[in-house]
Amino acid sequence: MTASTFHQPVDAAEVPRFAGHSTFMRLPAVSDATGLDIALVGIPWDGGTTNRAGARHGPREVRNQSSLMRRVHHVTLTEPFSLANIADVGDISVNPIDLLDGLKRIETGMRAIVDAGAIPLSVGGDHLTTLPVMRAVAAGGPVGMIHFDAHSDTNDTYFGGNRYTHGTPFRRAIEEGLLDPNRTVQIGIRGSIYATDEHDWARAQGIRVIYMEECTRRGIADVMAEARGIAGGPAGDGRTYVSFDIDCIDPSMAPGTGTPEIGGFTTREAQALVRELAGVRIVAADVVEVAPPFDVAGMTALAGATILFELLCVIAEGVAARR
Ligand SMILES: [Mn+2]
Repeated sequence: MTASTFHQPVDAAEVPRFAGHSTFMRLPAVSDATGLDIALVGIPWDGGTTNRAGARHGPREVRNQSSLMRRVHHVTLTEPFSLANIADVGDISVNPIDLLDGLKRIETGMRAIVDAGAIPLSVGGDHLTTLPVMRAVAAGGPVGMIHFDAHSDTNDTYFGGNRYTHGTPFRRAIEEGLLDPNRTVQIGIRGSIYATDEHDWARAQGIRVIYMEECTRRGIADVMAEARGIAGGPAGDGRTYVSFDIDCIDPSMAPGTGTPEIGGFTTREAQALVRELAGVRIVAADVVEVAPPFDVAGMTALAGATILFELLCVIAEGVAARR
């Protein structure tokens, strides 16, 4: 497959944005990831949500808002659809009433994408969906992670010993050997915590936890330079998972999410964060926790769709550089 045969989005100058099939970036919907460099995939599942449910509706609404994206990044001039073959492979077939079966289905669906040789760029769903994605992606060895979030998501159990919630995915991922804590950095962490030692376990494993206040003090470029160094590891090119929880953005700009925390990034800062991922060896990425039932005028889904486009540009540049 060559650049001239890569899938292309519907041109909004030809067909208006509100018309036609609703797919990620207005790309063709395909049945599987064969021949793709990057697979856009929905994971409409929020079975791990502890408070405000609704992220199961995220993929459909992010698809809708992604119709506002165009072909070229206005700063980097990246043309993702010329650099890589990208399409919408649809949604993972999930089970909304059985948590463990839901996790299994997500892992199976993601494994098919990974086995086809495509980089999965997924849209959740709550943050527990990242765990089964990592189970598929980390089959070849543990990944590092650059994680944007208000929360560390490394708690142990909820509600009488339940180990699988959207507050626990990264503790499970480390226990299962999927995630290398020494190559993991969490950015934008804030909000009240359950106990004074809530983040001690993560730090003891080796995770670098960067609170929002430190981001504000140091600035985005400095923080992201550190993040790239951590995720890259000793060789500098470590396989890295990028996880973007929409609640890292302030709820004044992204209210449609399960666990909002004030004092967060602006959407403009969030774009700058993702642009600073250039050069990172990204093997999978996600945008999670967009919950349309709590959204206002689609603004959170639009933020999610725009971050998805920013991620797509960075990942496509990486695909082209390694081709
Ligand atoms: Mn999270």
